[in-house]
Amino acid sequence: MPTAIPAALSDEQIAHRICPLCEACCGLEVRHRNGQVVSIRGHEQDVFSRGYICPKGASLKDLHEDPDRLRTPLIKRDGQFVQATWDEAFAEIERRLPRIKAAQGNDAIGIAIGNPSAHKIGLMLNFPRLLKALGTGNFFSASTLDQMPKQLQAGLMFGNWLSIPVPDIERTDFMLLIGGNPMVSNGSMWTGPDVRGKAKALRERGGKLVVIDPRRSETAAVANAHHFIRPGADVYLLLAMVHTLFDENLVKLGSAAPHLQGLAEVKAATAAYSAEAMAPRCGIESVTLRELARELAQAKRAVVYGRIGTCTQSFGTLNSWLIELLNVLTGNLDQPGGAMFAKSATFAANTAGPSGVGKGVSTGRRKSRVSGAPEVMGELPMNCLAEEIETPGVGQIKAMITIAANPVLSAPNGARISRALESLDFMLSLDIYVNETTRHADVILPGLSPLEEMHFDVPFPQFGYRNAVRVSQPVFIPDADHPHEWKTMLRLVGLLQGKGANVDVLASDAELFEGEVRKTLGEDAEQAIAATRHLRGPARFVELSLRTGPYGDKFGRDAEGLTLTKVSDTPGGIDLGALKPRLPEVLRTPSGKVELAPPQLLQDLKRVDIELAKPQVADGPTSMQIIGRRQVRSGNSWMHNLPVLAKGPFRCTALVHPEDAQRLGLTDGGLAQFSAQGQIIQAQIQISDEVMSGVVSLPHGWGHDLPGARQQLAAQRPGANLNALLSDRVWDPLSGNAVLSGGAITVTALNGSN
Ligand SMILES: Nc1nc2c(c(=O)[nH]1)N[C@H]1C(S)=C(S)[C@@H](COP(=O)(O)OP(=O)(O)OC[C@H]3O[C@@H](n4cnc5c(=O)[nH]c(N)nc54)[C@H](O)[C@@H]3O)O[C@H]1N2
Ligand SMILES: Nc1nc2c(c(=O)[nH]1)N[C@H]1C(S)=C(S)[C@@H](COP(=O)(O)OP(=O)(O)OC[C@H]3O[C@@H](n4cnc5c(=O)[nH]c(N)nc54)[C@H](O)[C@@H]3O)O[C@H]1N2
Ligand code: SF4
Ligand SMILES: [Mo]
Repeated sequence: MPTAIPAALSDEQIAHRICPLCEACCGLEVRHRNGQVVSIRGHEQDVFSRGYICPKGASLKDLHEDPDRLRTPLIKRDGQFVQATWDEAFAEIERRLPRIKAAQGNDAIGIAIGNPSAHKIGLMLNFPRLLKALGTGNFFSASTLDQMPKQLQAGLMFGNWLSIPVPDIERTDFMLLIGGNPMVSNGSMWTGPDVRGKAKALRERGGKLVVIDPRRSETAAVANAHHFIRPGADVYLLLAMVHTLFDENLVKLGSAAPHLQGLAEVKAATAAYSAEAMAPRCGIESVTLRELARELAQAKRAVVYGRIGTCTQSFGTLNSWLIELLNVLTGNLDQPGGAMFAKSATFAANTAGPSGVGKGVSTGRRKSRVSGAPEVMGELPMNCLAEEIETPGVGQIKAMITIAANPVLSAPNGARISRALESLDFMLSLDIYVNETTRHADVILPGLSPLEEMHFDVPFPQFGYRNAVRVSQPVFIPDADHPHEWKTMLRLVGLLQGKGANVDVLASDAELFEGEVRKTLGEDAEQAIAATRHLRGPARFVELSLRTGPYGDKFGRDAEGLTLTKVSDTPGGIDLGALKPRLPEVLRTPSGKVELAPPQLLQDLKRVDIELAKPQVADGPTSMQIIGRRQVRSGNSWMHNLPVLAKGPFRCTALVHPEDAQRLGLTDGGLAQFSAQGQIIQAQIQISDEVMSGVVSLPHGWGHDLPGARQQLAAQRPGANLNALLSDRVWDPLSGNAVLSGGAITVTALNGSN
């Protein structure tokens, strides 16, 4: 036993940083020595996450050390990637990319941006500049595989895409959670670490949690009640609940009443959807549907929260709207314990400009060339990416830029996306791995390890369960020749602006920043420019946004207010308190009201009627519906190469109900074949009554057996790609969001391969 602290331990240092791996944004304590991570744990003094951490947070050590993580740019020569210097990589881009734009027009370069970018301030803040420099209408993102319906609903009802109210879980008495599994996902469009602890506290104070999910998820397992629902059938459940509130005179609007518009239209539009009529469609009995509506209405403080399971359906936007209506009609919108709007210290459009009124949102200013899908937030559906590359004509995509995106695994029909990417004249990826998507690139520009970057969350404080502000500085200094991603982005912007491959990035940063500030701040601009001149890149944006934001020091006019230095000097962050009511100030609708009955949504009920007019299809003898299943040790498609997460039992298994297993001759641990859309995958069966009968649950983001990818550990147990079975021809027509839940598949036992 050592009696004294070994010398090696004495130079151990502690750094604090926010985890960039999911929306919970936990504060971490990183112990390190000589440039090596010693340990990572939750930061107890973090005002927001209070010490919580999940296994992924600790995997930042493995990510930092992963030998497969790219450290240099790669250029493809004769079909093989070779290491290159940054100058060589940019010279190659300059040689090949601008000429495509010059010859074939702006739309000839498409761009796709993925999930990790939302956690990377350097990518987030520079992306609009890159988009502008490209001038392309062919813009795709993971948003149309995820939350676009929620953003559209918020935009239509509250006037801004990100004005999304979140459950005030610490003060609620009743929470109805639909199509989310925060015990595993740690929450989404709702930034609240340790939902498990918060749900436990809810139950301990006598409150109730009810979960609606085709699987008895980890969240359902700790809830007071769980109801199975047929995948894709939430719209019927939600319509029935709204109908019941009107039918049984349970509507009470509370203090939001003066700020609402369209109640009569909602009542009329939902009058046909009684619980009795809807029950057979969603597989939940009408008495239960009515009881759920009553419970919600009668609870003193209640909230309905719907997440990805309700968005990735063809009625995604209707679902998101109906969920919000339930909050409104029970008097829980903008009330403590209900669905409340966070007030972010930075970067929120709903704290900027005149308050209480605004331009609102619109969609469809452009349509996609091949399918005619309307743009939403400037984006086209990810499901349209392949066809826009494949289909000849003016505006055809001939080159792609992907940024932190892996659509070959994360989007439906990845095989088609792969073929399309391979046919391009040029492809550039900003990514940290050679994976299923980036293997098609001609040039890859790597980002850094998260531990080498400063971190400040741009979107997530807008969905915080309480208000707080935190920043973290880099734990390690990157190699001198490896640029931060904001610099890579700016170099690319410069190149596309025709300034050449060797643009002075710092000068460009200052020029762009100052131009943008002059445009937005008008007469206050010069003071803001002068006061932030000592800063560069994302830090300068943060300083500006903080100081001019709702808690800011207004450049000295409010001495108590926030500055970047004040926040940096407080490693656990600054708590800004529990959420407070924000109506009507939060609104940015032209009417200055909450729009309860946007015409597009009322109109979309016609699609529900068309579905209802069809006879209900009985499941065929081998036909099942497939849904996804997030797991604690995964992060979409890209964390299967990290040893601490990959260890343990193989997790890419297909859950089937015992009755289905018996009917289809499936055995526990045996292999089965799943087919749909002309594609076939195989996966191991796990028999469990946690999934409802007629439904198969398989995790997404697997399928790491494609040639050319370089993730050695992930390739050892590649798993099956669920999205291979999903059609890229169906989406929610309002939001463009892909349908990822409930696709019909055929299941066949592979006998003898047990
Ligand atoms: N069936 C089904 N499919 C789904 C879902 C589902 O629930 N079911 N979920 C959907 C959802 S919610 C999402 S958000 C999408 C995600 O879809 P994507 O965003 O396309 O996929 P990810 O798997 O998150 O891949 C992220 C990519 O970013 C790279 N990366 C990681 N860190 C960095 C970095 O710091 N810099 C750079 N430049 N690159 C980095 C990774 O190597 C990887 O290539 O998947 C969707 N797909
Ligand atoms: N560990 C881990 N954490 C993650 C991620 C990850 O991949 N791994 N991904 C991150 C990302 S990008 C996101 S967007 C969030 C998502 O966070 P969540 O929205 O919480 O996502 P899931 O955990 O997929 O939960 C979705 C639930 O919906 C259910 N479901 C499927 N179809 C239907 C349906 O038709 N109706 C209903 N009512 N339910 C349905 C599924 O069974 C599942 O339990 O998670 C984030 N956090
Ligand atoms: S829940 Fe896990 S992955 Fe998400 S931020 Fe916290 S530690 Fe990171
Ligand atoms: Mo997501």
